[in-house]
Amino acid sequence: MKVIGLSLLALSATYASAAAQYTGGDTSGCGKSHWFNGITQYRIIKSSGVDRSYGIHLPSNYSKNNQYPTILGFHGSSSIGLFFEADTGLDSSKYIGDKIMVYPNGLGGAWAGANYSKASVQEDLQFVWDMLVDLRRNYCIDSARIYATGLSIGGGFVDTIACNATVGGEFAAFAPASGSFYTNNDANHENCEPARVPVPILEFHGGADTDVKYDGGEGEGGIEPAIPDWLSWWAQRNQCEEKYDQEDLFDDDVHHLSWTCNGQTGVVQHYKTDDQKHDWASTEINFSQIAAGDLPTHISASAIIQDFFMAFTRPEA
Ligand SMILES: *[C@@H]1O[C@H](CO)[C@@H](O)[C@H](O)[C@H]1NC(C)=O
Ligand SMILES: *[C@@H]1O[C@H](CO)[C@@H](O)[C@H](O)[C@H]1NC(C)=O
Ligand SMILES: *[C@@H]1O[C@H](CO)[C@@H](O)[C@H](O)[C@H]1NC(C)=O
Ligand SMILES: CC(=O)N[C@H]1CO[C@H](CO)[C@@H](O)[C@@H]1O
Repeated sequence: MKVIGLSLLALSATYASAAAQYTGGDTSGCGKSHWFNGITQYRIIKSSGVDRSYGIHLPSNYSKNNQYPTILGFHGSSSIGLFFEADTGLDSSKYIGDKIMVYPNGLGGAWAGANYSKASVQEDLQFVWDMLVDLRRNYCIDSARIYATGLSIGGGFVDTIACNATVGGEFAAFAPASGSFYTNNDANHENCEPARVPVPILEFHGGADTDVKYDGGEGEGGIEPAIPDWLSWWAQRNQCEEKYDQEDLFDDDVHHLSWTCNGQTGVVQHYKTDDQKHDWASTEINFSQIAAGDLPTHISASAIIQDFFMAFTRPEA
């Protein structure tokens, strides 16, 4: 999938004033009315001196004084937020009726962390920070229930956010899918400094993924960790019990792993689907599966992510 229509999107976007200083649990966006709720709209903000854009989807019955859980969804490489929106169906009211979906657009169709990325890690983290400021000033956001999910390099960047105490500290939970974890591999995983213990995180990965291999190694944009290693690092950071629960489902095609950390169950979770390729796990065919030459699978990442996110609220700082 190639980057299309970004200039078109920009034409119809709202130009927001440059995000300034961070505003914490700001609720000044509550009480403001918005038009065309239920339809994704685009905003542009200045971040690190350049224009950055994101799509926002408010529930069709958006109530201006209701504080909504908010999910940021990061697209894969050579893509834009619109494709992530289509692939995941996360706008649908069947996946948490009362929530705001946000679809940021990466520079050059990608996110920081790969050797081909246009933005540095510092710049993309700053963009997330500036976006949170813009969101809170304009929409009624529940600051204790902000979440991040993403596909492929977008999943990798979700992990990069989780590993930054300042920016990641604003989120309640993370859910990367088919993630390319360039900033959290054998060589650099010790630099991951999450905001708190534990940080809830759920990952999906296909055993037949030939782009971001389950066993790690050289990827398109750098060195990727083996997924079991990456999981064990998160289990250690979160002070989880060494022994995890494993369920083998759907004739042993799907393996669900779950760790108990600091007395909380399911803080670190993983779904490995043996015959899944590099895409978004879905029981209905989506574009990412078509692009990967794959078929619908047994599980719906969107449905599982909704349940996972709703189980966690960000503790007070
Ligand atoms: C909006 O609709 C959803 C169902 O999609 C419902 O759960 C929710 O209560 C409604 N919210 C408001 C503010 O009416
Ligand atoms: C977290 O990200 C911010 C924004 O890019 C940066 O200023 C800060 O140095 C980062 N913190 C760490 C520990 O890397
Ligand atoms: C990026 O990293 C991969 C994996 O190590 C390597 O094969 C590729 O040549 C690198 N590309 C660039 C532009 O450095
Ligand atoms: C383009 C497309 O058909 N996307 C579908 C992918 O699967 C999700 C469910 O997981 C649907 O909601 C999307 O419509």
